Amino acid sequence: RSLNLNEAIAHVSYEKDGVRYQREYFASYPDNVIVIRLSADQKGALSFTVRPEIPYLALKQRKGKITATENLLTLKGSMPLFSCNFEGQIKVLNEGGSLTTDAKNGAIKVNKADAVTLLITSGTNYRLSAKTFSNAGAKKLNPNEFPHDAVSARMQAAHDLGYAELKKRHLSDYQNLFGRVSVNLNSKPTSDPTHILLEKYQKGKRDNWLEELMFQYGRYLLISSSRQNSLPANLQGAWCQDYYSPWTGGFWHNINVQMNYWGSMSANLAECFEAYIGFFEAYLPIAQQHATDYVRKHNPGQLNKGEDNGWIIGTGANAYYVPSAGGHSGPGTGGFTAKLLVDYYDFTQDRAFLKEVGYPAMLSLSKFYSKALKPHGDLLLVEPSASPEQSATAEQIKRITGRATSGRKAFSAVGCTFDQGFVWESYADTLKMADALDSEDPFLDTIRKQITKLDPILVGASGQIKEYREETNYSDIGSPTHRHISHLCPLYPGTMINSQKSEWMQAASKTLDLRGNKTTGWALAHRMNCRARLGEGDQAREAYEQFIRTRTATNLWALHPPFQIDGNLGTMAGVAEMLLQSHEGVIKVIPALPRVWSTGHFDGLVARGNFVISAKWKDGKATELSILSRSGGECRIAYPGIGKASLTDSSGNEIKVSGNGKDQIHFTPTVGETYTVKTM
Ligand code: FUC
Repeated sequence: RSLNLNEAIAHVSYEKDGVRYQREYFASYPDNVIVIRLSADQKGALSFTVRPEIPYLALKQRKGKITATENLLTLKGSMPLFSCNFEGQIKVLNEGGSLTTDAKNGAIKVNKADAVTLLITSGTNYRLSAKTFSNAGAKKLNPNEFPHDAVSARMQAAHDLGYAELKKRHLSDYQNLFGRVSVNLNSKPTSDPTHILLEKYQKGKRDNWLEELMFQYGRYLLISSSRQNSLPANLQGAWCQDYYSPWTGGFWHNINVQMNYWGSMSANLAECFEAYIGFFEAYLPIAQQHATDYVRKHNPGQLNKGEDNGWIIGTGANAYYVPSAGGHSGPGTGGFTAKLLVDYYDFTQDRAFLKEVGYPAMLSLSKFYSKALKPHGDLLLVEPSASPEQSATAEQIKRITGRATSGRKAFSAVGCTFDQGFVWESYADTLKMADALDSEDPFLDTIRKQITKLDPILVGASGQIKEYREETNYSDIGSPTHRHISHLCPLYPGTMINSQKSEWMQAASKTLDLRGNKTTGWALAHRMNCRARLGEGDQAREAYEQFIRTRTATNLWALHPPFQIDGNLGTMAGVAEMLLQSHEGVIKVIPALPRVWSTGHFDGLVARGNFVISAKWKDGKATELSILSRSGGECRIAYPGIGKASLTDSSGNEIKVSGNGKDQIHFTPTVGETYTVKTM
């Protein structure tokens, strides 16, 4: 069995009784069809029965029926909870031999064919729309709507195209995305199957090849589970075989779904994030309702009739339901989510998106935050506030608050770093976007006044970034090795803790040391990205190594456990973050290079401003960079000594640059032109 990442095609091949059999599988996004091709090296060697099953029919009140007519199998039925009607069709196309239709058993028998193509497509009456989130129970979907016509039309179209054309269209769609980036860590590729590769790595034979492969596997997984006009990637990506999918097949918003998209822009797959944008637009009306309810409950004095109260999303969302913030995760979950919208604009420079979606979303979220803050002395603090999933012991709660409780409980805080940090990030991002659009919205003045009163980052007595204002020493509240490091969100994916603030950078590093790496898949990915932002390449790679060693299955899926794709996608983002950063207004190449990746090159990673960057490095030093501008605007690159290097365009003409003559160059590239910096 194999999977070719360059093609997104899986293969099975085996030999039986002297015949070599081949199977090929791909899922085509443009034609919305799964194609399976079976062949053999001898004529007439393929005889088998296609008899599908609708899973879990016996278990719950799921209704369904399979019919077989000529070469078509149809699986049709309905799932009870939300009246979800489904239909799947399988077409059996034989070359040579014959087919027998077994209507009674819902099966098609293939007799002595030379080759067979199976086309599979399916649909439901599910609609990604505001109605689905706002209505209750069976009203979410229209029970009288059936996907039959759409599924049949799709099947007909796939049939008309035929196997070869479908494959061509799949390859062209997939490779257009996948082929944009390559990373080479001077590795030695082997033909070891993944389970052996992993086993060797786990036994101490660490190698760059697997570290490189996992990065591209992450890109493959994102392309394969998140495309425009479909639901975003949930924690199982797009793959689930269970009746009760792990974590309800949900979109968990206190880190997980955001992590799924952290690498989408830098790894040159911004289109994959569009699935989330569609999701956001669909849930926005109910998220606005939640914001009003939240303010009514927690800060009723701020509720003025007819005023926009913004929007908020809490943790456990799924395809039918979006929660409000609160409980074990504070309203920082909204800003955490919005950071992706900000990044999407920063990376793509899509001004239509900025105007129609990004800026309105940020302005509105800021309005919500302005009503979630309460005055405490000179400060404005989120109250109630919670650092995601962290819980305090009764003894800790007693010591800090004087209240007697029992067992572990989520700590109900005032202005914890997670919440204050994301209010700050959202305010700062809103102001930046307003600038980009020359917006004069009157609410901007409120943001300008409030942003100075947030005080999100505090350094504690242990030299740590405090998770809670109420804490003095590290871990006064909560578990010292907790998987969430929500108080480091201002470092990643936020930007408040940055290289201009060395005291905070040191405290963040200290916090990561104290928290340790004994944790789950996605949590290691967050640690890896934080280390990358700190410029700690060796420690970033150590977190990556720990992830591969302890939280990776033999098919290279990430384990929480269970399988959670966030770990795959978060470490993919981590590799990109180690090789290229652009969150401080300048592009930094190999900013967190670990010693064992001292020689290598990458092509096609993306920096904010929509610059496509390639780099080569040797013995830890960059030797050549290339820059392609996709949207125009000034490009600023920082690298030690770059001020003395020469910049040329693709015809070899030297280009004049400004900067500081030392470690920064600034220039304004022509869109579509590739520039090279050499002799560094
Ligand atoms: C968050 C995490 C859990 C898990 C879940 C899906 O609540 O704290 O560890 O990843 O999401």
